[in-house]
Amino acid sequence: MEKEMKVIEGFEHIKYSHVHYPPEEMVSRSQQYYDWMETRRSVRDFSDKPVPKEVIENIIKSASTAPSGAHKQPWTFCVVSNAELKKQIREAAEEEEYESYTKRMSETWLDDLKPMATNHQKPFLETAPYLIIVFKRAFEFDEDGSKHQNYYVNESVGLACGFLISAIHDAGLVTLTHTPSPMGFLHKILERPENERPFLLLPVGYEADEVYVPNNRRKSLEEVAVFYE
Ligand code: IYR
Repeated sequence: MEKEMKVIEGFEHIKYSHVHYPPEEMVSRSQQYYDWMETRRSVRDFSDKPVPKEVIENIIKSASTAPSGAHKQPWTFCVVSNAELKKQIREAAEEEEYESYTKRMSETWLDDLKPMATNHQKPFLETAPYLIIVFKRAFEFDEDGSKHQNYYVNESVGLACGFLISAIHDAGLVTLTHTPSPMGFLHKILERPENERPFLLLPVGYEADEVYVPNNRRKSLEEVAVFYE
């Protein structure tokens, strides 16, 4: 069947309607979704058990459904499963992280990180079957080679990363938002073009056989929300 369409200022618009649920069902679905999301944890110890590539393709397609400034979708997801590249990334990340942990991070920062039990060593960069390195695209090249800025790039790519993390969780896999700093080495190792900047690195896979995560509590609704009624 043909989609219902109308043209607004020369651009096609298609008719849209979303599924609706009775109020009680909405309450129960939203509760179930929250219960499910509440089980997500950042994990630092990975198994090397393989993951079907199709799962990675699907979670990236889900991430790419995120809203973005002027629908420019200013992101590139680089998927690394090649052992040699993972090794190069681990070595470069650990070098930067060593500098950060020993020189660049303040005492307060290091104190704040103590509950996470992190350090400069990042074995997950080699163990996890996949590393997804998300690049933000600051601008695009038009057909004539001139630069065209993207809009709200950090917000857009942050949203896509949120969608990606939810999709990873939903597939029954785990991840970690790793932000080695500075991240320039990822641009170099992955030979990315000049309009791309590294944004976030996410190892993706199964958790190791026995994993412990920090006993963090999440803020309550009252702590994070203000209702104006
Ligand atoms: N990027 C470092 C340090 C680090 C910083 C924050 I803020 C964290 O929440 C966790 C780690 C690292 O990945 O170890």
